[in-house]
Amino acid sequence: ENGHQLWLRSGSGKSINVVCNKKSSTLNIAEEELKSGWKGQAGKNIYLIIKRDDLIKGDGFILSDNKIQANTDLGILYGVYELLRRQNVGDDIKFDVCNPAYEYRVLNHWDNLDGTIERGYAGNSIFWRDGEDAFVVKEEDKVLWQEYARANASIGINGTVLNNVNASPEMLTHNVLNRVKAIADILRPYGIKTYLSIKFSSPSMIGGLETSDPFDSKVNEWWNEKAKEIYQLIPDFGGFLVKANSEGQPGPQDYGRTHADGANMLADAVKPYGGVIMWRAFVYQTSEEDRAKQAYNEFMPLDGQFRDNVIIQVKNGPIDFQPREPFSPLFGAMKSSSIMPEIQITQEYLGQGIHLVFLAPMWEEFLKSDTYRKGKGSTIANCTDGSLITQKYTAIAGVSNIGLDANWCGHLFAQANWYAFGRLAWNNSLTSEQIANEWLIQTFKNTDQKSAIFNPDWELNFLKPIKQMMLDSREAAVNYMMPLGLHHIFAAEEHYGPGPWWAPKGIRKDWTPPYYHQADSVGIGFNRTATGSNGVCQYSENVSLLFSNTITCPEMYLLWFHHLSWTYKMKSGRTLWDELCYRYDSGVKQVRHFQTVWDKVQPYVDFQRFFHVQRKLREQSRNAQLWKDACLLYFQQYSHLPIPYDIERPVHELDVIIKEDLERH
Ligand code: BDP
Repeated sequence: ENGHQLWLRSGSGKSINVVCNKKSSTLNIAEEELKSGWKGQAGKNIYLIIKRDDLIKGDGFILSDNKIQANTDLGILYGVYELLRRQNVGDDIKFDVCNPAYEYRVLNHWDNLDGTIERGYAGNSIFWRDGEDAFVVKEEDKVLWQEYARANASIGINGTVLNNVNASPEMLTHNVLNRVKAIADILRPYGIKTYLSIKFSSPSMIGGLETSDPFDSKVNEWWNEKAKEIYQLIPDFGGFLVKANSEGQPGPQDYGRTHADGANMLADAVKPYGGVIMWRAFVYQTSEEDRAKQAYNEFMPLDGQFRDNVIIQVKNGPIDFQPREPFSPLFGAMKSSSIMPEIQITQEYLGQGIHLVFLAPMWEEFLKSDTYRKGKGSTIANCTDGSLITQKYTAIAGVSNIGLDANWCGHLFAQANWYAFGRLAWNNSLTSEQIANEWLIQTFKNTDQKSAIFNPDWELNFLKPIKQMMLDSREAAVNYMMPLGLHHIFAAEEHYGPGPWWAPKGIRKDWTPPYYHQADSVGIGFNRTATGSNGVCQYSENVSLLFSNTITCPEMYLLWFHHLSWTYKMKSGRTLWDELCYRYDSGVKQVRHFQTVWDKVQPYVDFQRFFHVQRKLREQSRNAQLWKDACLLYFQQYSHLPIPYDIERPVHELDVIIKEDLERH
């Protein structure tokens, strides 16, 4: 049992009659899935009906006891997966209109052409490899791509960007595009469109032009021709994802043009074919300006200047996928552009391939955050899914955590994050609890002899405690890494272990932890109020007021917005220093508790998956302890206060941790 089957394990052998009023490769898949996965009454007739209905939006569907109706073939396939999911999970199958929250539900792979993956923790790329056979499409490639497509379709994902945002210009060369076509052909019946990340300077790098200036007519022509070439190969190609003028990537500003100028040029090239440009707002430069403010400063003035097939892709937080950030102030603010959230499924900053961290609670917190841009209730979900602010396109992207590892995601429980992304992209009001419940039942129930049939107490003894562990896991990680609004205090560039001290000479300040935690003899935290960087002013008035005031600022964001004295009184009555100590300590305790919870469920899990998770949890515990010790001993040099005597003492030496860290980097 290597976890390769993900959440798709049903199969009952019960017969069913499927009646469908149309034929297509997508509908064939729908029929096959229904026949092999059906768990309802044997011999039942199920009707798959393509018929327009105004209640149905996009690839949505209407479900009922014996019928799935949709406007599109893909809608039928989604309906089938929903029906099977409900059968597996034990939910009611009654009349229900199910429409997607976002029209574009896209995975972003940060896969490089040589097969490595930036911030990937599950092996090499499933799309690319190095070597002489790099572009040979093998049978095993196709099998894997098909499994990948099926898994995505089962949770409603309908787009995939096949390569890293730090894109190689080679991506647009002939051999590569042929392979993209081969991938697209496999993904198509499952309703998944392919997209590519492009390098903005491709015209000069591979096209032989002297410039890549968007105002140069030859450059325009080059992109138009490139688009034509791609669409000849892949008529339903989705479009381009672009990281420009960000972290050293080229962009329109290299030629004195704006992000809008650059995006619009590309938008015009793909427009005739119905393509879109996903243009990232993840930009910041070495400057005196607070990094958290830069994306807003750059993009807000451009609102209204983008072509209608440009979608601005904005990371959930204003900095960078931290364990916890407040939402990016661009959400709800740019009202004349299509805005899409970008969240990170791969756990770059949340324990990578080692820590068990279920991310749905983080995304739920984000989607439910209230921007107040159109009064109370202007949640990120409402502001981005078209319900509150009209957008030409609605979309959401997740940075993928998938690789060649047998279980796809490195950590078995990281599969739940892939699953959660798809489910939330389809329905952005689902709760983390629902998602964990679905995932656990489909992944662990009825999988072998130890299954629920033999263990009537499965729900009580497995489902309940493991679900609770999942739901608590993100807060635990925040506690042992960066509680109370601390952020970006990782060791060097690896973004895994602690490194609040890390600040080698010559490196840009905004890449070093001391820039973010600002610890000194007085206190700790980044002052983003009016007396500091004034980052708060980028939010709506209500939110700005809320965050500015230490009394109303949620404690989870306290040190994100405020620099406070070590003896500042917290709501708990403790001093800030003591509270910090307790948070770190409770994070460690939580992970220790997860170990016990997992050990107890051994009778309910096959031994391979059991030992896999057990080992990971041990390593997570060791790392959590290291985080606590490193951060408390480091910050104590500034606070000069004792670690409260009722919590466990550190077991590591700070100088040793630092020495080992410096040796590694
Ligand atoms: C950061 C990653 C870096 C990415 C960048 C991005 O560390 O590898 O290239 O985000 O999103 O989080 O462009």
